[in-house]
Amino acid sequence: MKLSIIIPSYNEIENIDNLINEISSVMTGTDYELIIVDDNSPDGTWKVVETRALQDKNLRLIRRLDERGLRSAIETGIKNASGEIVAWMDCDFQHPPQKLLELKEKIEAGADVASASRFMNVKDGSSADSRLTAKDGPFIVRFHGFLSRLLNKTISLVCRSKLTDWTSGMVAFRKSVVNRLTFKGDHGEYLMFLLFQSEHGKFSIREVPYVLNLREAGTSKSSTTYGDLFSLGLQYLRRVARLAYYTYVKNPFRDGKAHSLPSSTKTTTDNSTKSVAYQDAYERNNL
Ligand SMILES: Nc1nc2c(ncn2[C@@H]2O[C@H](COP(=O)(O)OP(=O)(O)O)[C@@H](O)[C@H]2O)c(=O)[nH]1
Ligand SMILES: [Mg+2]
Repeated sequence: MKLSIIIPSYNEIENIDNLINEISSVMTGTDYELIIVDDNSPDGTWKVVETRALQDKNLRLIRRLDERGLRSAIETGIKNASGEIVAWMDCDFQHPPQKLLELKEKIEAGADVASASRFMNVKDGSSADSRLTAKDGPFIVRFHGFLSRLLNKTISLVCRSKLTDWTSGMVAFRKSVVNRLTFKGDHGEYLMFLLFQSEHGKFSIREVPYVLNLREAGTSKSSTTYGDLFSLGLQYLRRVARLAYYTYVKNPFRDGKAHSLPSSTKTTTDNSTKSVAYQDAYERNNL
């Protein structure tokens, strides 16, 4: 199946060249396209992509002149994707490009959604992310890691879900499935909502563990100060309250009510497939 990789970028001049190199080498021999959606970065990230796209038939630039934002950039990428699978990740090497192949394999094996998780348990009983938090990154990064872990545990409890990571930002969807979901919110919160809809719409979801790396170069657009973390946290909590409302009061997505599935998808998303998917995610511990 063809894979469309979508990378939203804003002021990533120090990362973009290396990222394109790395993805091209990981994807050698695979049917794929790489779509960079850049919001006219003042540092000229888009120029680098434009030049390289002249030589690379798998690389496409979408340069947006009048729109900004991570979530809408991803939506733009999806609308323009030609693959049956769409995946997205950050530009800054926090997400390991090699994981793209694993996400693709999970979907080819029958999953509708393959999500990279920092918090899934791995063989030695720790979770992938605790390896990062144990490292001596700046305190604010470790604190951010701690808050993310707490937030994700809370979401799983509130939603009575076995998923472990709702905000990772690296995920792949069957395109026919993601086209049926609603995008709401920005940064990590849109993904919580997509995964929630997928789970309640009875799409099969598999998680793949990964270790979140420190940003290789450039600066974060979401959280560089404690003030950023605080406002991001409030934003996320509002989204969690909304998910709690859907779970306990009124759920527009239960049993796929809000989605009319094509029959080919229905056969792969019944309950038995779903429980096998979870078993795979939680018991095989395949880091
Ligand atoms: N196109 C586009 N990409 C963005 C925007 N904001 C962030 N990004 C990209 O989204 C990804 C995640 O952003 P990042 O700053 O690393 O957020 P963090 O990981 O939460 O610190 C990176 O690839 C950014 O370049 C935006 O407004 N437009
Ligand atoms: Mg990042």
